[in-house]
Amino acid sequence: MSLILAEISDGIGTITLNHDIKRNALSEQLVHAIAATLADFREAGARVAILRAQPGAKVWSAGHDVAELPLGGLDPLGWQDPLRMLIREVEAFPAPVIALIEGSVWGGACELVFACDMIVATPEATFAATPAKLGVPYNATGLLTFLNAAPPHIAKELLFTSRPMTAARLERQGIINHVVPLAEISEFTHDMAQTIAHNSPLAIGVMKEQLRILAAAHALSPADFERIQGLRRVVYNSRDYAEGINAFKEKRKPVYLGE
Ligand code: KGA
Repeated sequence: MSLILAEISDGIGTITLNHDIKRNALSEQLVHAIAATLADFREAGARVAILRAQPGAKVWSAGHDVAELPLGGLDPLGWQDPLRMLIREVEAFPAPVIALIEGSVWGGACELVFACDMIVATPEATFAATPAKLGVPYNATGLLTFLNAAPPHIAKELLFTSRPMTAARLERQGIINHVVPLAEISEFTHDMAQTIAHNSPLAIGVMKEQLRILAAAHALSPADFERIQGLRRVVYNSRDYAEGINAFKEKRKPVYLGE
């Protein structure tokens, strides 16, 4: 069974996550499949891409594949991590990527959705940012995705509580573009994609890249970057990080001691 389904017509590429048995967790394999399809879309001159789950999905994506989060003192979200690669692919894709969301979105998948250029969701969709629930030291560019998508207090509530927020709340905050009933969401998103596909792809591609560069333009000294990495290293070397990952695998609640 394919982990994703892909089709392109009239310049609109659609990727459908198709691994419900693992709740579309963003495993290395799934991420590579998405990246390869985005490369195909790019080659075919797609003017817009839609990223969605199967109609009827209860879970849009369960986020990072927790089984692939390393223990043993390795950075869980280093440069080569599949989630990090996927976010870069979406940001670098030369045409807009629209996230079409039905179901719940968790952890790294929440960042993935926020990294998309536009978000359309059903009223029942929910979004949870879970590093604090798992004890994961999120990385700097990942936190920037949250800060560029959400007002700081909402980003902090998402990240510090790990509780799911509704699409309605995120729409009120300007984080989601449109909340659309389930019966209409595919057509609505397709209409939006068609409008984009009829506009100038060169102008759009260059604006997307400029917006990405401008949004990421934060001067950071080498010392500050090394301080961030040092702070994160304390977390992924901690007893609590191993506890979070092990508790997930053992299907129990973690007990955190702050050490
Ligand atoms: N990674 C790996 N496997 C996962 C997974 C994940 N993120 N989420 C679900 N699975 C597996 C799960 O172990 C089970 O496998 C199968 O998918 C169905 O899940 O059948 P198996 O081999 O036991 P489950 O839990 O039975 O399905 P459900 O009852 O429908 O519940 C769905 C949800 C999404 C609510 C539940 O699976 C869940 O809570 N998943 C974890 C969500 C989460 O916390 N994700 C954050 C991952 O971390 C992350 O992205 C980062 C980097 N972070 O937060 O910092």
